[in-house]
Amino acid sequence: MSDPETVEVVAERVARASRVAVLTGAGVSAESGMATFREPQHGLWSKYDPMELAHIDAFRRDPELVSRWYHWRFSQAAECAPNPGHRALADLERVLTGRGCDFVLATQNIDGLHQQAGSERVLELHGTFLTWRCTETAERVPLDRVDFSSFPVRSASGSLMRPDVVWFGEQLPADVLRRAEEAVRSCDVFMTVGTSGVVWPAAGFCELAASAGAATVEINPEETPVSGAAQFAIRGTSARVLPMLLERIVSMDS
Ligand code: BJW
Repeated sequence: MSDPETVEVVAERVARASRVAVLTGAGVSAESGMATFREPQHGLWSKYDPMELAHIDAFRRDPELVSRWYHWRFSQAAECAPNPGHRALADLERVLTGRGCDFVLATQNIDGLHQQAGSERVLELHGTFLTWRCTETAERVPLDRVDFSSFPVRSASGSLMRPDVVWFGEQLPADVLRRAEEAVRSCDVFMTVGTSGVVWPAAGFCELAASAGAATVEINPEETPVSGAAQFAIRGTSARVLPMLLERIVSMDS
């Protein structure tokens, strides 16, 4: 099937669904200017491997380096805005929930761009860098109240602060993961968008949805390890494909 034909078939499935679940990854924010994890990095941080920095052991070993990296990343995010892919997912949520369909968006992204685009039913699997957390008291502090005048970042009482994200070697927030897995297991259509599908437990969602009988869709310019579990593949960028899909769904009666 060509991409336009696949978009048409997927749009029909989504328009008829009672429950839709979407998983997103760094690729969705790529066209907003956010660096992905497994594609080459640029500038100051090109000599570091994001997969090594995003580990609890890296923070334990060198909290200054890791805190500076997150500071750089949210400074980068402050200059980014949601792209047409984020906006199409927010519109899709409005359209589908307006038709009585249950819609859940589980994201591995920590940049808040889905919420900025207007998505409301967002499950942040890997947390957010828009709040930081005290390593002693677990108190959460919004970014604009965190003191970045020196690194590593410390609270007013001198305790080490960290971004409120989930690193390798840490558990995902249990309630968020439970709700995401429930949505994936019970949906009629599952879409995996802009993720390399190598990081668990999210890497297992497509297979989980397929084995529960959902139609599974991958939107990614590249093949990934989860492509085999995807019944439909649309090989394009999310900022191009998602608006096309939305446009077809909107034009169909529920
Ligand atoms: C486009 C595009 C465009 C480009 N449009 N697409 C089972 C088996 C093996 C290992 C494990 C396992 N269970 C757990 C593990 C260990 C580990 C893991 O998964 N390891 C693997 C790497 C092997 N998982 C964990 O430790 C997790 N914890 C856990 O499971 O606890 C229980 C447990 C622990 C240990 C053992 C057993 C159980 C925690 C994982 C936390 C991941 N955290 C990070 C950092 C978060 C903070 C931050 O963002 O800085 O999350 S790592 C990083 O990877 C980040 C991302 O969210 C995540 C996924 O990356 P993503 O989004 O897929 O990005 P990329 O760059 O990889 O891919 C981009 C894609 O976009 C590409 O495919 C492009 O083609 C595409 N693209 N442009 C659409 N315009």
